[in-house]
Parts: sequence; C-alpha cells; structure tokens
Amino acid sequence: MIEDPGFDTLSIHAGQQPDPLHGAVMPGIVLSSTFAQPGPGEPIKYDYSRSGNPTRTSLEECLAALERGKYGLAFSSGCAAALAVIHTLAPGDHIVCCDDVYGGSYRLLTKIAVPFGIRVSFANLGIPQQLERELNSSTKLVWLETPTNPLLSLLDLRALTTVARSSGVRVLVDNTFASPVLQRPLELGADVVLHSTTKYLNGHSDVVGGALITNDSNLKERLSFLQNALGGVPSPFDCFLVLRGIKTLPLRVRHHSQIALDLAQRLEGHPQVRRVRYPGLPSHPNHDLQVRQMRAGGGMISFDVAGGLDSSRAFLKALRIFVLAESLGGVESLAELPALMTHASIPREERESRGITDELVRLSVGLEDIEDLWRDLEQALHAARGA
Ligand code: P1T
Repeated sequence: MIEDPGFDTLSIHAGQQPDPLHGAVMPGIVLSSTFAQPGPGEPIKYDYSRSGNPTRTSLEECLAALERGKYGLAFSSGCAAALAVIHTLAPGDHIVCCDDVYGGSYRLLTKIAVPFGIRVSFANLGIPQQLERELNSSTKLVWLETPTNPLLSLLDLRALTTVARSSGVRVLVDNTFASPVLQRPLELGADVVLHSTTKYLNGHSDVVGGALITNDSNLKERLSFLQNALGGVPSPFDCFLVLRGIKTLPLRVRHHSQIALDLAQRLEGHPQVRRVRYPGLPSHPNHDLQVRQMRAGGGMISFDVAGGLDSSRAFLKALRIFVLAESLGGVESLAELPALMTHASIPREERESRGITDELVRLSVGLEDIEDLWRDLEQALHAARGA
C-alpha cells in the first residue's frame, strides 16, 4: 500500500492483501474454529476462533483504518459491542447518555447496566454545556449517538468531547447512522466508536454485526479480553460479507445522501407531511453543525404523517418499494414506525416527551431510482389521507 492512502482506497484494500500461497486477489474465508500448534501452548498466531481469526483480523484492521483508529474489534452485533463497553465499567460507575438513542441501546443501559449497579442518566446534550451539569465524580462514560435514532438530531462532538475530556471522562460515539464516510468521531476527540455493522458498513441487509474502534491501548486490551471472555464474536463468513460490503461503502453512502436530500426536499413541500427531519435540509435545527461535522446529510429521514396513528399505519401499509421493516443502511429502501417497532422498548410517556410520536415515520433511503421512490411515497401519502 502507498503511504497515507485516501478513504476510498482504504475501503477496498485495508486489512486485505493477496493470499501469499496462491496469489488469490480476494483473501479466502478462514472457517476453521481451531488452529494447529507446533507445540503445546505455542500457537503460530491463532489458537481458537473465538479468541482470534484471520478473516476477523482483516475486518478489524479495515474498520480501524476507516475510522482513523489504531485498533478495531468486531462483534456478533452492535448490541454485543455495546455490552462489551458496559462491562468495562463497575458497579457504582455512572454513564451519561444522550436522550435520543436506538431503543436497543436504551434497553441495554436501563435493563442490563442499571441492574448491574451502574447509574445511567439520559440528558438532552444538544446544548454541550448541559454535559457539565450531568457529570459527577463517578461518571466514567458519556454515550453519544449522532445523528440520533430516530429523530436525526445532531450532537456537537468536538464541544462535547472537550467537556468530557476536561473531567477525564471517556466518550463513546455510536457512528452507525453517519458511517465513517460522513463523520469520524475519533478525529473529533471521541475515545471509542461503536458501529452496528448490520447497517451501512455491510450495506446489504444480510449480516448482523457490530464493531468498536479506539486509539486507546488500555481500553483495547480490556475490550479484547471482553470480546473473547463474553464470546459475542462474528463468524468468519459474516466478517467476509462486511469486508465485501465496505468496498462500496463510500459510493453507497454518498449516493444514499444525494437521494435522501432530494426526497427530504420534496417531502417538506407535501401537504400530508409535517416536520421533516433531515440534517441536510437548511430547515433542520442542526444544519450548520451538519455542514461542519458531516460530509453530507446521510440516508435517513424522519417525518410525521399528518393524521395520527391511523394515517401513519395506512401510509406504511400502502408502500410498494419501501419495505416495512426495522433496520437501515441497506441498498433497499426501508420504512418503519419507531413507536411500535425499533423504539417500542422505551416507555410511551418517555418516548412521546422526546418527540417519538405515533405518527413519526423513519425512512432508510436505498439506492433505487429516485423517481420510483418518490412515486411510492406520493401514492402512500395519498392512501394515508383517506385513513
Ligand atoms: O442490531 P444490532 O446490530 O445489534 O445494532 C444495534 C444498534 C446500535 N446502534 C444503532 C444506532 C442502531 O441503529 C442499532 C440497531 N438499530 C436498528 C435495528 C434500527 O432499526 O434502528
């Protein structure tokens, strides 16, 4: 590899060299669960595939390169990666989390971390000074997601990591929605980046996976131990699929962003639509931050369908190209209702106070023809009007 390659080059080559035995340009998938040792306790490099595997190493090196980190660790899901981070803490420690996060992260924090003796507070960190008020002497971790799921608010990573750093508190950034194409939190002061590789990184909706990336060697040692000890590791085949998906990540994410911006503009002018949330729209409250912090607005749009639950239900059922399904970041367009699907684990009162109403619809804009996507949205909005 040449010195200091660009992002697109890294997406295709990082962690992958032609196979030295046969010259195969695509490195093989090493499926073996165990590895022959020349003497007892003398592995050549790998001993057992939960502890380490060559295909996983390729993926981990590639992920680290894309996030501009030194170390990457791959997990069996985004939740498994999050669980490993929670296990770096001890009973009595305190986590401050932004108040709009993926429902599964909320569930892990409230139903797993809290019973384990960790205190968790949720705060609106849209104003970075608020973080100063939330920190106390037991705070060990700040958990951020930006853009947030599902409301697509942005958090100022540079400002928030500066506040946390001055108190010696680590910052985790869930970079799933932006992907490293649009935003690299380690460069903005974060200590660890989390991904659900299920989403944009794999990009084809056929893998569930997760990852952590860091520059901190102590944290990496602890997380590697937990990766092996907790056992939430991905299969070599899934590692291969994510590596393959990453080769087109930059192309996909740039195109997702272009289509999403166009659709968001059209939705904003539609009489059946209220409050379009898309960070690339000048009307978005954090649009200035998007321009500073992200290379484009991304592929996710949220909006309210006028008319309440009956209308949002009718809209989702009428869609013909957008598939009604959880998840995001694949080449195919998806739509969902966070209140009843991805964020159903958040109590209704809390959900509604954050703006996750029964009429809030979330779109993951795929890579189909834009005019087909628009025709689909228009006809479904028309169906919603009669509901
Ligand atoms: O599903 P899993 O790979 O375990 O990843 C969890 C996760 C973590 N972080 C964010 C920001 C996420 O969006 C997710 C998973 N989200 C969905 C399945 C969803 O539809 O929002």
